[in-house]
Amino acid sequence: MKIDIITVVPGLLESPFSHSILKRANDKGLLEVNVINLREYTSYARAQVDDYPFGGGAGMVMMVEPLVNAIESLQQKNTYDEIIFLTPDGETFNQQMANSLSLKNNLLMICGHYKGIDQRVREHFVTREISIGDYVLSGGELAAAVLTDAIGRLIPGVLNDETSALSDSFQDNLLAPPVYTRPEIYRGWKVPDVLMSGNHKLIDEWRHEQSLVRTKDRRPDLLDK
Ligand code: 6GU
Repeated sequence: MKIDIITVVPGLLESPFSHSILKRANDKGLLEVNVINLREYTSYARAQVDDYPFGGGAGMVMMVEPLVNAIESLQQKNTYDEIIFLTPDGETFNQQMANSLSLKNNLLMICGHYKGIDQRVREHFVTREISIGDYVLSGGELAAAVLTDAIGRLIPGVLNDETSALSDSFQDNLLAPPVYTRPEIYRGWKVPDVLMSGNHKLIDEWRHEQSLVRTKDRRPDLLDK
């Protein structure tokens, strides 16, 4: 999979994909992330990419021309399955969306800044608008990093047995159960006996029960789904 990300702050996306599982995905040739600096696509003086909103009001709006230049130039080389605009008024991202996006080949993400982007870009180029939750970030970059991480780890071949996505919270609308590792007793705090029993049927039952308890306690809304 290839994920291209258009931004006015490329520095914000320098490191998130160079560590841990996404780095491994890249090393294995399964995920390529390219960060594109929007300022390289503007023909306005001083690399301007934003301007005052028509009709007045606070804040700046990202201009249509640099964005269209960047998108169309990238489209010369790639066919995108989705062009995603990261925006707080988009559809709220969830695990199901991550699952389906992880099966695509090429994604283009556009990070909004200031008061957003000229509506004409949204109407004529963007195919999906996605938010990562009900709070406001200063730009779409961290949201793009969140999507890339959630999607990238699901690409077939990225995770191995130990890191399998099957037992993740949310994968079956249940939160994950508690986990423990060595030592068995620390300051008198003991690991639940069942986990030391070697009985895998009992362990699976215990984990499922704990998942249900946690979900009922913390996210009862998930059980209604
Ligand atoms: Cl995608 N962008 C911004 N600026 N704020 C957000 C968001 C996105 N998702 C939640 N808050």
